[in-house]
Amino acid sequence: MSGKIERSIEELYLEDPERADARIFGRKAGTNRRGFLESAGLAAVGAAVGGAIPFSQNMPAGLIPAAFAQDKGAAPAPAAAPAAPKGPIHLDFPGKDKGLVVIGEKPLVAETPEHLLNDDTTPIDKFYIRNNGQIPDEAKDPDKWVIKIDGEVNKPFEITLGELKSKYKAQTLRMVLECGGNGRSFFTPRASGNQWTNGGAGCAEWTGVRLADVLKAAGVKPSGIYTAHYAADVHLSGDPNRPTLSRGVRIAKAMEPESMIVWGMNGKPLPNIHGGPVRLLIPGWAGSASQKWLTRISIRDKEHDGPGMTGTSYRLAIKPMVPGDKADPKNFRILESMPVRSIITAPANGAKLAAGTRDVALRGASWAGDLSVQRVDISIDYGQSWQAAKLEKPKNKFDWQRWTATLKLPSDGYFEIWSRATDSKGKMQPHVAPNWNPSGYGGNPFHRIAVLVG
Ligand SMILES: Nc1nc2c(c(=O)[nH]1)N[C@H]1C(S)=C(S)[C@@H](COP(=O)(O)O)O[C@H]1N2
Ligand SMILES: [Mo]
Repeated sequence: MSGKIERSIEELYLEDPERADARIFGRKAGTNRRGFLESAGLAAVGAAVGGAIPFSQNMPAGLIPAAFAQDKGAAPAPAAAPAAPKGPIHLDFPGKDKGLVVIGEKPLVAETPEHLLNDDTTPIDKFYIRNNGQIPDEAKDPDKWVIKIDGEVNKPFEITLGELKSKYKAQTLRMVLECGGNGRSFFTPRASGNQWTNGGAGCAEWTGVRLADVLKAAGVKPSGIYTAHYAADVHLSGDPNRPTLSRGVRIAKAMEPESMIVWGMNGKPLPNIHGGPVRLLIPGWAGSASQKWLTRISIRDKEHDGPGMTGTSYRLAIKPMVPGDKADPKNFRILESMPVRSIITAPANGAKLAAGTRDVALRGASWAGDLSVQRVDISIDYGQSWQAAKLEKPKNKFDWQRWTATLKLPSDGYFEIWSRATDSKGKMQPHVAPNWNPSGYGGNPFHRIAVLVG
């Protein structure tokens, strides 16, 4: 490496990882290949992360050290709008943990840092928030809330929440709810939308009735192939005639025994901010299908086309596209099941451990949309070698799977711990967000945390 580094490595990595990388690793003359992490580069990164890097020889070029990516989402701000790196904005909302991070203010969107997802059941105060429109006022008389079932059914009807509770058999299941955009911040170039890291997900105990039982009571006609969900939240513009979000699912998904109309969360009445008094819970699929403040389900004879169903919203590229290119709408399909993901929930990213610490107890969670998780592996040497974690069974289908592992560290220093889950069909989390698409769905790279020993 020649010359001295003109800005802090940290700043350079956040703004322009490629240039930082070239400065640190050098470039082999006449090629595009990285050189070696030379002593000056190593010293600079070591100084910036706060310790020696025992596995530095395996550090991949282009990698923003997890210590720098911390608290900010991995994606650097686009070159056109160089924002000074600022810390996270913490949520200040009644009944919510102040550790949640606001990633959108209008509408209100807040994610849960991975280390706050360490509970087997995500407490309500730590559960992420995603709104597309205005938050409605709390219902005064929840049991009088009316839901209408209509469209391609033999007997359309209206039912109050009170009747729903008394006429149908209730069930409680622990299931993951995950925003379709979870992981969006990991895309390069930056994808548009709320810059979720991994915290647009939580796993709660949901109480309600099977959506299938209610639809069967209405008698879905053979022509009824898709649902359309409607709600009481007003569009951000304030126009009462403009729906905020109205998504739907294939009828087969609606009929699964775990697809529910719910009024209870962790044994409490469903809070207003989570769609109370009553919402849908369509587990495994993009969270947007789980309509909050549910007022109507209409059965359709074609794919639904409400806000959130068209263009590139909640859609993935069928044929891989050039990252950053303009999208061809014909090349997109609806995002249904969410991809496999794992998170390390303890220790927290950036943890400082006492000098001499050699055993680290890790805890995490993993889930895979409609599928289950087959295995979780951990690496402390930038992916050179992997160790299997102990994976627990889900309580019921769509529950997340907790995992634990004990790591042996060879020395003091700066380490990155990586976790990688594999789903029941053998698909693994990739190294970087795959299959770039303009609205950033399906971003499920390894989770990485930084720990400093000594
Ligand atoms: N009525 C309504 N339902 C909605 C939304 C919304 O904006 N309005 N957002 C959806 C999205 S995108 C997600 S990820 C989940 C978030 O649920 P939560 O806020 O309870 O975590 O609700 C879904 N249901
Ligand atoms: Mo979402």
